[in-house]
Amino acid sequence: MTDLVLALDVTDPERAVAVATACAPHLDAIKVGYPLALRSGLSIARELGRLGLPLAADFKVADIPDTNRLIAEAVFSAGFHAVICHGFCGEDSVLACVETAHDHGGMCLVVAEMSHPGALTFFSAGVPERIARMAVSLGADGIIAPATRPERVRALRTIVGGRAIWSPGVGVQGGDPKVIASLVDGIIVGRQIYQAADPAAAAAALGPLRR
Ligand code: NUP
Repeated sequence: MTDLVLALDVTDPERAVAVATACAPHLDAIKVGYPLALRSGLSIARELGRLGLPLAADFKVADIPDTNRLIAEAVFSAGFHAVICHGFCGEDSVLACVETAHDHGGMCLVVAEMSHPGALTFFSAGVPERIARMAVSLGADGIIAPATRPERVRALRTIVGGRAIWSPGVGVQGGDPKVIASLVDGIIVGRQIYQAADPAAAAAALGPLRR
């Protein structure tokens, strides 16, 4: 089963809810990041929650453990089901997010390697592998790995085994959804869906990849 996760980076909250509502029948989860949450507030989780889909907060949490815990508490109290954190802050910072997620019956995904070209400045030379190993050892539920580099997803899969891999970078960033869908548990797709003339049709068109 490869989930289709909508990256809802639509900055007008009303339009965001409208796009999510139209696309919902074709989705397995919705990911909210800073572009929407900074405009709408975390209360957007309650509105989107009516759609009955899992909601992930992509705040790439990257702070000291105590602050990470406070951020994750806010995320789960608002009604999100998953939080995405960065791994490079180290074990204690990631563990704060993992523990808080699990206290709430939620999930924590750790960014192992990012999808954009500049990511390779620091997400290289074995660093993603180390982050992935740490995520596994801390009991995280999965990692984020780049759809733009399928060979890297394959390498990271050997480390995380059956834990989830969600993969952004499909479509506008150049990743081929057909190639990546067979390697991961969830493809994250934003602009290819929400910038389409008919977002619901664009989401439906990815349906054959949901297995
Ligand atoms: O490495 C990453 N790349 C990435 O694009 C990690 C992410 N979380 N994302 C997010 O995925 C990005 O912030 C956006 O919300 C989504 C991809 O959107 P799009 O390129 O499909 O529009």
